Amino acid sequence: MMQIETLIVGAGLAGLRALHALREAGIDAKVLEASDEIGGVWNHNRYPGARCDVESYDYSYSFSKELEQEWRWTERYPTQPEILRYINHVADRFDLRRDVVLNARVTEAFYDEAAAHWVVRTQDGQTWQTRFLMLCLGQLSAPKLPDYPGQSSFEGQVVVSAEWPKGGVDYAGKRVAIIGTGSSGMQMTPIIAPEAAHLTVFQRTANYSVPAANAPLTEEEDREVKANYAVRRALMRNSPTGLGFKPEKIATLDVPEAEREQAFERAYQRLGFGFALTYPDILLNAEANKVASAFLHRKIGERIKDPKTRDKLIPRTHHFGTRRPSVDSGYFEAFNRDNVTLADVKKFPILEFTETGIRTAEAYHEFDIIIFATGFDALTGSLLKPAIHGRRGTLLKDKWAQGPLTHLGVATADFPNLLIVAGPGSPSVLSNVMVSIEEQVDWFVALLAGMKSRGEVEIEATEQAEQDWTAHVQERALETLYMTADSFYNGGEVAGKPRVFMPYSGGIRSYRRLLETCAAEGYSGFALRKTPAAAQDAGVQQDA
Ligand code: N01
Repeated sequence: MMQIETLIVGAGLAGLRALHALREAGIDAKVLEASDEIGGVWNHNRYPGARCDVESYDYSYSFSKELEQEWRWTERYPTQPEILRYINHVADRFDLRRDVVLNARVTEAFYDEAAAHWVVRTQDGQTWQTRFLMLCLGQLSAPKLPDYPGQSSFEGQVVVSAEWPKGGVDYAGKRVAIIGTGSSGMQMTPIIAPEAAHLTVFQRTANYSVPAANAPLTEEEDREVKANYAVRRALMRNSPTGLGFKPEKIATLDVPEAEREQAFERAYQRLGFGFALTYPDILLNAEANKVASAFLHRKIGERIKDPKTRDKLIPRTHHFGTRRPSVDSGYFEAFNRDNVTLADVKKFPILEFTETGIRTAEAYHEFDIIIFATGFDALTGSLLKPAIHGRRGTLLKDKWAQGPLTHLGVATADFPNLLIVAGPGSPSVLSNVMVSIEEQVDWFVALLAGMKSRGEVEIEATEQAEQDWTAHVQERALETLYMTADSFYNGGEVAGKPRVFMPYSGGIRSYRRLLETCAAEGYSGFALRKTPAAAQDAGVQQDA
């Protein structure tokens, strides 16, 4: 059995950041990574057009001024290969690989209550013993696939966007289907369309999208950002979503119409995802949202020539932003091509897959390649894949059967020393996740360093604290429009998944303050122990 002070699971952006920070604090750590390569989702999502919709400079680590200065991003929004190169550069630059174990998929973990440590097993038979188990498993990393009649009978090539083959997919001259119109489907559509013989996009819910305004980064821009990086980082940390900008402090409907249109236009042309922050109440007030949505309906409509296709592509079934909008480069225009068809599967559902294609209630389509861009079992999917057993053998999956329960999104009662990064109960998918990761990791490192110096061996969220926090997460969500739509934020789009709002919608800045207050209060809502609770319980029984 191998032993280590802290075991991190997942060598993506979060796991590698945690490894580096723990090492700097003198805490031994190793990372177990299921894949044969580091990079997490940026290793797996190699589909054509995969790109981050947060700006390069902001979707990067802030812990090293040297790293900030030496890395040269080439485009405003970084592509998947560039992000993966960056991650590999960081791993080499800080000598991280020697503590990363590849091809090590964690399947089970058991908490040994008497000894206050975790025993962790991997698929290939390794056993690890660790005091702290830190889960850096990603929020959107467990792919979710449909299960249509005859799905496995299709004899052509089947590809999943989030498990894209490293060697690529040869779709040139082929009849291609894309199922799903979230960010992944929307990003790959305009890249695949010009090369495929024919592309059919299967849409269940029309999705909002704002154009990416992507461009190469000039030397001048690079110099300017690097000269003022500290200011930029401070703005990000203090903005609601970690994107570096704040809404104007005025309600949408209090702004004269002409002025509002100009503000929307400016945001639309430049801010991408940040369009939602043009005014502070767009995600809070249905009437304000209606105005922003109407602007986008118009803009999307202008990009599509055929009236029938236009009508299907304009999202009218949910408030803008209540489901994750996309930032695209030519998605809607792709439907102006003769070789691209939109199949509306809300109106004409998919009935079955056959050996050669897909039958819907409207038509039969033959394909060479079917691509599933059907999203993820968000936030909890990756955390519940391994069988994690806490105190008294409690299984995390059972404990969270009605939805995730956490204190501050970082820990859950009955699972001492289990630390969760960017998971449910934290800003996570509602933020620039880089900022979220760095804030949480640094908080964890200070916690573990403090515990070490005080001789504490166990930290556990209290049940009261996690009940209060989970209720607070729901209350904050109910102040917004988020619960008016089924989405991967609330699990409503997955049959059988409890419909509860999972990320914390109170913003990255207030979340950071809550973490800081918790630490300043001696980790309020947590029990910190010098002797494991189980040993204390045994002692009490003996005394009695
Ligand atoms: O997944 P999604 P995604 N039949 O869940 C449809 C991040 N990301 O991989 O809306 C037919 O958004 C589903 O339909 P519906 C980013 O946070 C970031 O695209 O449920 N269709 C929907 O259209 C993003 O938001 C980047 O009705 C089915 C689609 O599949 C998140 O990952 C790039 C179906 C799933 O959309 C997820 O994006 C890519 C079925 N049975 C991803 N089941 C960046 O730029 C599902 N769908 C950083």
